[in-house]
Amino acid sequence: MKILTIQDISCIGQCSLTVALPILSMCGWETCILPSAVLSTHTAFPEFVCHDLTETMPDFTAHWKKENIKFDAFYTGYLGNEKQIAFVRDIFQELGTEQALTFVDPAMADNGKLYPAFDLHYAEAMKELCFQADVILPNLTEACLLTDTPYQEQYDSDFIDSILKKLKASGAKIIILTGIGYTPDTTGVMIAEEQQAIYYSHKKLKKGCHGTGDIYASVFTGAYLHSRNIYQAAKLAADFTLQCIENTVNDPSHWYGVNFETVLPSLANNLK
Ligand code: PXL
Repeated sequence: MKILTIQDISCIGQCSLTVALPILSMCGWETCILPSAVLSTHTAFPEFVCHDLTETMPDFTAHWKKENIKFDAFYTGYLGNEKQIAFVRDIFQELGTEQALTFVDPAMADNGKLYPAFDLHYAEAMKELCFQADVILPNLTEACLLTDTPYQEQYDSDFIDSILKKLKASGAKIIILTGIGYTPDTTGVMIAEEQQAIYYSHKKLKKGCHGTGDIYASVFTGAYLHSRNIYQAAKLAADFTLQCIENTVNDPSHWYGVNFETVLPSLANNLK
């Protein structure tokens, strides 16, 4: 199984490719990468330097086409701009094996706000990519943007059901909606497919950590490709993400990411 993951390299920050690559490798998959940009740090730092790779990406894929390289799965995260989103849609068409699966983490917003580099045009373009993917993994802010729904900090299960309905009506297939909690001490994921939706919840730690969406999506992708069972993969990813946060909360200086590295061996064990 050869996976191509397309997202940025944040040199410091424990997110995107520096998380996806070790996790997918730990899951046992040959992991190929197409960096969308190289940043000094992720964009939650007060300043960052970003070298965009929009013009480089087609040169790399042209070479792969010459070599007749095909991928069994694609997993996309943080992308640089609308042009890259359109290019990723071409990559799905042209570089996949016949049965290739596509996993899209819209990675553009959190806590009711778009990340600094993005605007509503980007969110609009992301809809096209999400509604053609086999699996999408939005958080609630991203799901609101994908459905033109005003973000609500407080919500109930009717609100979440209405979002899932809108996503499905737009063409979403498997939806893993992350960070959904109905009580102050719990959080969880809604796992929705065709007519049914299942909710998996677990305890919520006081501190939210940056980069957990990338950890979640990487583990889900790696695990789903093993079991082909969405619920199992969603639960494994949730439990692993929680373990990573537990491994980080006692280190207040570590605000920019989660210490997932020392938890990786337990991921390999749980996959067995
Ligand atoms: O974790 C998502 C992410 C990925 N890459 C970059 C980011 C962020 C979130 O802020 O800034 C560059």
